[in-house]
Amino acid sequence: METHNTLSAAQWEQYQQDGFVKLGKLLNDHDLTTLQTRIDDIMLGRADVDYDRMLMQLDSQDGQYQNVGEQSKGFKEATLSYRKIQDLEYDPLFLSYMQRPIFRDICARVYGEQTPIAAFRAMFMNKPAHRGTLLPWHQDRWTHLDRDPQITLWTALDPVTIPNGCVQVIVGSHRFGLLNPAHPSGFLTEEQVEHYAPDDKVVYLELAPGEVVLLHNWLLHRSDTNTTDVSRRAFSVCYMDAGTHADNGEQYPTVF
Ligand SMILES: O=C(O)CCC(=O)C(=O)O
Repeated sequence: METHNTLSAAQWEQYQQDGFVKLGKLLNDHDLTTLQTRIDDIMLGRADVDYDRMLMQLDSQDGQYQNVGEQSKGFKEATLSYRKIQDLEYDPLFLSYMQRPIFRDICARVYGEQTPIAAFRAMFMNKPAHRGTLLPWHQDRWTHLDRDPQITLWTALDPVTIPNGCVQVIVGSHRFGLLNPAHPSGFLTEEQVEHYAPDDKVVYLELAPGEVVLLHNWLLHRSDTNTTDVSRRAFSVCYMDAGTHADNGEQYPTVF
């Protein structure tokens, strides 16, 4: 059962200062199991969902970002080795979770009480056991949108640890502004990585299953491969102003 529907003043302040804040365990064991089972069923091709609407990408074989599977709509094969599945707002279980009052409260603080909210992406991000793909340092920012989505709510569906590929961040880096605005997805250059993300500044976001972290989209982050027997499943939702336009004509469903 969700224990609270709003951020405390201290949590909000910490988010503004650091660019992220852990919100604690928002999924109880029953709801966690429901989402875990659902995503596995989707991967194995046995869920009652419209697969043609879902972007599904297989993981790389070798952990290299340039070798991830094609990012395209539709089912690829029955395997738990998907890296990414988007468009989960079309699944009623994931949508219902995304619509929880605490997420509405956060969106209202960020975008304003009256602003309708859409999901830029409602995404499963997976690091399958003994696999996973290294995702380099970046800010979540996309040049094909006419304004920048500001927040992501990232929910652990497994124990998320350093060895299974937790998200790594540079505390306070959202305040650096946009570092590489020309890159279509906010990736840093090698020189920028050396300067802005030295190893001694890295903070690891280890989380218990069902725990949630609120992330500012400009917070520098990356994630590594998974060297363990335990998968690292996560559900990541980027909420944005529903008035946002994409220059490729993509439409984004309203969440609130
Ligand atoms: O879940 C992760 O490993 C991070 C995902 C991420 O940074 C992204 O998709 O932009």
